Amino acid sequence: MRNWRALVSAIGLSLAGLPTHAMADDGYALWLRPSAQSVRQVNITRSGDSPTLMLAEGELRRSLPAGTMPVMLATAAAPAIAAFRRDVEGLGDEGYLVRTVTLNGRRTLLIAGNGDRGVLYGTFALLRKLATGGRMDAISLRSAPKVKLRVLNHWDNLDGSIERGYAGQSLWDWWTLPDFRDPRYTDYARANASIGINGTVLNNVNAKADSLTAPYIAKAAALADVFRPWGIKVYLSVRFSAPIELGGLKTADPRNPAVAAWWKAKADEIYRAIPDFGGFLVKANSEGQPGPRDYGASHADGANMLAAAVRDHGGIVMWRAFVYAETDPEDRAKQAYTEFKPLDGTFADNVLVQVKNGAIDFQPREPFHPLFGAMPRTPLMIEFQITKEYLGFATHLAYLGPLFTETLDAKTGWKPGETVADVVDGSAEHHALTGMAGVANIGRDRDWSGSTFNQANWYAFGRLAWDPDLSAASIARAWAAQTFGTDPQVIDTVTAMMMGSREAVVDYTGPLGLAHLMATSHHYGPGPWVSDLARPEWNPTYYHRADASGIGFDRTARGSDAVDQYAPSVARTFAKPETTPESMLLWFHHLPWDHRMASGHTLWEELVAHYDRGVDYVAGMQRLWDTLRPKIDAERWQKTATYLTIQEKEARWWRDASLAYWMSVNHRPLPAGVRPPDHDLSWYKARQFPYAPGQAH
Ligand code: GCW
Repeated sequence: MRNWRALVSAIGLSLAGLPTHAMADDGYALWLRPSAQSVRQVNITRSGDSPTLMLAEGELRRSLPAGTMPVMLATAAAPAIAAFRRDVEGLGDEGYLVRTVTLNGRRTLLIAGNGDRGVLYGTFALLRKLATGGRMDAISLRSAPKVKLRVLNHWDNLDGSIERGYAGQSLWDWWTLPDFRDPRYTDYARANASIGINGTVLNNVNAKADSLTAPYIAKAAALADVFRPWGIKVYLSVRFSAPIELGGLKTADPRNPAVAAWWKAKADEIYRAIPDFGGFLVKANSEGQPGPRDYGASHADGANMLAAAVRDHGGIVMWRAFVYAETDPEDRAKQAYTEFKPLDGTFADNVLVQVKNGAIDFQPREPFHPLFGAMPRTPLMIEFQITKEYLGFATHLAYLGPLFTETLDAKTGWKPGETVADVVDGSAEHHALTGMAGVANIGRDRDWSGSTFNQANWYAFGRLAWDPDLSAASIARAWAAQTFGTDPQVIDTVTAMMMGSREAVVDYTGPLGLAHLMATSHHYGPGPWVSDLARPEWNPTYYHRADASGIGFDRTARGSDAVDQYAPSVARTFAKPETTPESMLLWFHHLPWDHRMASGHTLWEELVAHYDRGVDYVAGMQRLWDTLRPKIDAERWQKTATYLTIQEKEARWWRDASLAYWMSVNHRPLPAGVRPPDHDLSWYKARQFPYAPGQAH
């Protein structure tokens, strides 16, 4: 024992003696830095003792400089702030007010909300303001979330793997839950609360019935206990056939009273363990998952039956519109609309239909989903993918803020000026129930998201779910300042790198509206040549339709007529190549390789130029990152620099493989001066990656 103590104290002493610049930064702290280990001398008063208010106080004590003016944390009912009650009105139960006021004759910083969650969000807003260069005496913040349910979707499996996860194993250690509550669960909740996320779906939408058994409900309940004071509710993905698998019933037909009764009893059981359980997320009749269509019942029948089970407890159902049927020959981009549009107005009032941002599947660029604006009597939740299944996994630097805002800012055309954001935040139709879901990019990697820059996508999702009208650039700047400090050169450079990075991925993987060109199953790297998979819409050739004469999917009236699913004004724009934005040209049109582009180049020349532009952008990011070497801690700098090298190599691979393939189809030479692919097509086709991460199983 004496030796052991001696060893510990020796290590402690030597660590304490290290100069601070030698300390590595592994990114664990995310954007929440720096925070002192010891509490500071700040005069803080609270209007109550709720765990949430105490957490808010703890955040301030660790972060505010000593000697800061007194701080008052108060909910609106507190007598001490009666004079300011009017200012808090209209902020709902999560909004906040942060302002310097005079209380009992003293200048005081008031952090107030109608509920204690508002106070916690106000605390984080204050810390964000200070970390991005704001001054304490000039603080005046007032904000309420525009979207009610701001939810992460974890595609985490019960065996610890994550479908489409690139940041290690699942955070949830189902095996040691519910007994062991890893402190990391608290850190996860804190990070989410700091950006306004208030819900988390724990398990994969490709769900196992087991997550609804008593032992797993107890495990989910333990997580819910950890998350609760941070304002985060727990939800579960459910397998629609669970009444058969767990209940021994012969059917899961939603119209069968025994099925409805099974779900009601199951919901009651969950609510006994988790009184504030959020509700269910469902993937039904999609990619092999069971659902109501198996019995000839509709998606609304299925959703409403589950909604009835959670209704008395205040729960909701998020029912996904990501459906395409194995047997349906219709353009895949049309199938969700065809299936769901006729159901508008038939869903129970505690159901949201959860719609991916685009009609195919989280491609680097997709036009907005035609369901937005087309189902005015149904609350539509938008689903983004934060994890980068199609944008380079964890290694590529691709800031998704511009992807998210491009969709949110798109005009639906159904009402004057109406945007997708207006539909999502409920302002278009005055829906009270609103939501935004993000497929999480979080795993057990030390830096949570697989890279420092991937953290920005988690951050951007949270900030936009709170306020879909924020700009991607302002979010990038705030994230850069919180993550790397307020040096203007760092913020400017990092923001510049980020803002064009997603477009670069579009350029080197599939420019001008091309999509779904990736390799099979693991989706790592290029596979535009793939044409032999069982279902037509699994093949890249189905999407690009390239042949000797042209390229692109004709979705006009002459083709699949998917354009007709948009509002007339939008449909008119997409119906003609001349009026379709070039960034989406080949999504809607099949055009000859010699088609003249706005630049005067042919389509082929333009396509090649985009591939090169994408690769060049990555080289540009490398140069910019080099300039920051003296200003960023060595560990985060080096990992990012190495990942940029990987990205550069893979961007060239995508470009070269794609060009080799297009040339094999169109038999055209490369424009003069363009570098030929490093290898011939057969070399690219022969690449195999059986152990690529994130695969479904
Ligand atoms: O993007 C595709 C993924 C699947 C995923 C599916 C979905 C969870 O390749 O892995 O399954 O979408 O969104 O349901």
